[in-house]
Amino acid sequence: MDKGSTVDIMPAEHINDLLKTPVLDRDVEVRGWVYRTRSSGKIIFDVIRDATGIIQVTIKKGNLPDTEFEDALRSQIESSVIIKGRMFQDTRAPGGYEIRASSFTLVGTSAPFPITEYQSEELLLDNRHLWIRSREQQAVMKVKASLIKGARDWLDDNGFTEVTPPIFTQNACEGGVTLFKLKYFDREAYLSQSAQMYLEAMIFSLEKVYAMTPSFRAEKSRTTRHLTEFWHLELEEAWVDNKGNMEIQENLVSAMVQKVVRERKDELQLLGRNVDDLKEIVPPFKRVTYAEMIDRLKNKQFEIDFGCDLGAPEERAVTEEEKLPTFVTNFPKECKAFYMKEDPEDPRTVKCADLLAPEGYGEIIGGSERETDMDVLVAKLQRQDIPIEAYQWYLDLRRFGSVPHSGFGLGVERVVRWVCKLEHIRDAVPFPRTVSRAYP
Ligand code: NSS
Repeated sequence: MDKGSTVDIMPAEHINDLLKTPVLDRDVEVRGWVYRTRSSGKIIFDVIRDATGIIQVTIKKGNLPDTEFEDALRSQIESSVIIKGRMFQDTRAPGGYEIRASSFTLVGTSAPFPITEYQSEELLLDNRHLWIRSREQQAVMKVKASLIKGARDWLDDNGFTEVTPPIFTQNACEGGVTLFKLKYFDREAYLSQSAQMYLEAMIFSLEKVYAMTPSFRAEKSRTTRHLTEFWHLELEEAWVDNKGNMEIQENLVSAMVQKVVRERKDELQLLGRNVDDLKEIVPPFKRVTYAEMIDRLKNKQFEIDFGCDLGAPEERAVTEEEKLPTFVTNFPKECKAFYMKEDPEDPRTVKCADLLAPEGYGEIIGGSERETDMDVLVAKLQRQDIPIEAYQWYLDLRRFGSVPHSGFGLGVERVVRWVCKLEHIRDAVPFPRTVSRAYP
């Protein structure tokens, strides 16, 4: 901040409020950052940005003290400023109004901003701490906040208790390959891949639980849908089978999307997402078995047989034309984790469902009914060479009053990517962590 400048900490008006309900009969005050600036000597046209929007400000020599006009002349893009003045209608200005300044306070000068209009993806990632000021990033963060709020509201209204599972763990929930190992004093521990096993323990106390935590996966593959650190919304419920589990998922996802439709129309429009398409995201979602999906893929000339997992290209092919999310149920047990319950009606498969977002976006949720048969569980752990000792506590859940139960994990950034129509998942998180990046 400039030495000697004082900041008026009285609440200023927010730009979007002024544009929605213009105040024309008195001076207004906005504060924010210089988004664009150009001058013709005696008159300066600034566009000012705050957390809510942008507005044009005209600063004319003679309408304010000369020192303030000089400050306005030297203030570069991203300088922080406070402006007072009258609002006038101006059809050429963004939002249809401009402020004619009678006061300009330069709060913090800005060095030349490293981000200009056309920038490489690498430069934007190196300057992520500055790029998050962009209007697109701002919109994505707001949509994400509304999605999370929509989820919490629905979960709270439907009797789920939010719980706080640990992040340090000594179990691999989703296989050893993607574990981040770390030294935990004189032992080894991992960063959590999923809170699932802990949520399973908590249902024996609370029956219906959920958690929002970061999950970590040492994903070496560079794809447009994998992060090494992502936000995971996980839910577990006692006395629920795979069918009931899917009903919870479709109601939850719909509640999240409809919250965004209600609260974030402007942001969706800025991101180029058609709001009407999102209004359609209401239950029931489609349900297709894995075996049916394999047939569909064969018809689309994919070389795939029963037993192969579905990857991004397969998921894209089967969801490209869809408007609604699709559950794919009954995967072969070799493709899926040890804790999924075998389907007695088709023992080659497990009672699970992946939820695939439409328009080619693919998997956003993985869920299943959990195996309750102790012997089956132990045999599966052994078959997958998982050391049983670290899982004794988990097996206790089957020893002490086991009940049928199901749950799932929703990748928050996967949902954001779909809802915001983003090319790459890294834009669904302010500071993305990927195989090639943990800075800034
Ligand atoms: O591996 S999952 O499919 N399933 C689980 O972790 C279960 N243990 C969850 C549970 O039942 N409680 O991951 C769940 C979801 C998946 O559908 C994706 O949407 C997301 O988590 N996911 C990811 N998002 C971003 N980046 C990466 N690497 C990633 N891995 C999973």
